[in-house]
Amino acid sequence: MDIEETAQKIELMEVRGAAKIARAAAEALKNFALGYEGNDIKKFRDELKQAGERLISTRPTAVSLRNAVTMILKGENKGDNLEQVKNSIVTEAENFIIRSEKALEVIAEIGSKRIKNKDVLLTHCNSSAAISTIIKAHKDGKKIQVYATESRPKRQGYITVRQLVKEGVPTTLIVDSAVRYVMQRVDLVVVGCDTVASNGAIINKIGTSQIALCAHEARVPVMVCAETYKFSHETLAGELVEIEERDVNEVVKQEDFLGVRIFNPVFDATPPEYIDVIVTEKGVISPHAAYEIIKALDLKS
Ligand code: RI2
Repeated sequence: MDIEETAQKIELMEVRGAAKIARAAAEALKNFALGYEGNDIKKFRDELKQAGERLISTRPTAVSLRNAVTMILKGENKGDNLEQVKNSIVTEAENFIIRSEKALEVIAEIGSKRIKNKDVLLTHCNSSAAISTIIKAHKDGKKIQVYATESRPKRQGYITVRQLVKEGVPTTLIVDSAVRYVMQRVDLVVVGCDTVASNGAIINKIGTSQIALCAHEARVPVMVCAETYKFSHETLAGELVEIEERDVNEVVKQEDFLGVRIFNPVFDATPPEYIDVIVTEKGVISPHAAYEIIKALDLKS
């Protein structure tokens, strides 16, 4: 897929999930470099920059997307001529995709060790990092059960329950508002995330902070599964994570509710106090160690 097609699919959420949109952006940048027919290196760099900006503009909250583009665009300085620079972009894009896929495996390996036999889990939305972790625990022979929220308005929870049931994990679908009622049966909340801020707050699908609050009240630990490229360097410099607001028709058809204001924020921030651990491919960390991760990684754009 080219840049524009990829950007539109991400905007429409035909391609979705923080890791998947980052990999799709990587693939699009690789295709851009491979298909570039001009011979002016400056023009290539300018167009590459525009391509990166177009991809980043599609979904403002998930820093995975910005970080992927930033890492790949560093390739534009590796090489003296156009061919070398194009090859560097292709290599950086391929490296990012491999890194992302490998991180998922490692997170599943590490995170699943924190899931005990007979645990009852609760997950929200549809996170490949959280689901891989849950499936790994199941494959390791642990007899687990999962409650999965519907995740309004887009109902990504339907994807989750189908994936888990396909793998043989006993799974129960609940509406989002049933979380507090169900929490008394839950041993561990497992969620993914779109962005980790430098203070250890995590930004994930709307409703995550309510779930974490209920878990905190019920003394149920919350485990967040997040690749390190979801840590935000920008937050270190004081920037706030923009919370994406999507079309209100995702909630209800506006024409059926004439005169009613509808609000559709699709992410929220969960403070570090409500998170027990963040499982990254570098290991299990306290949310308060987010600063160290951001400092250790060169994610500056
Ligand atoms: P992985 C999703 O965003 C959800 O918020 C999910 O928890 C998060 O990305 C992380 O997903 P959306 O695209 O990267 O559904 O773990 O808005 O797959």
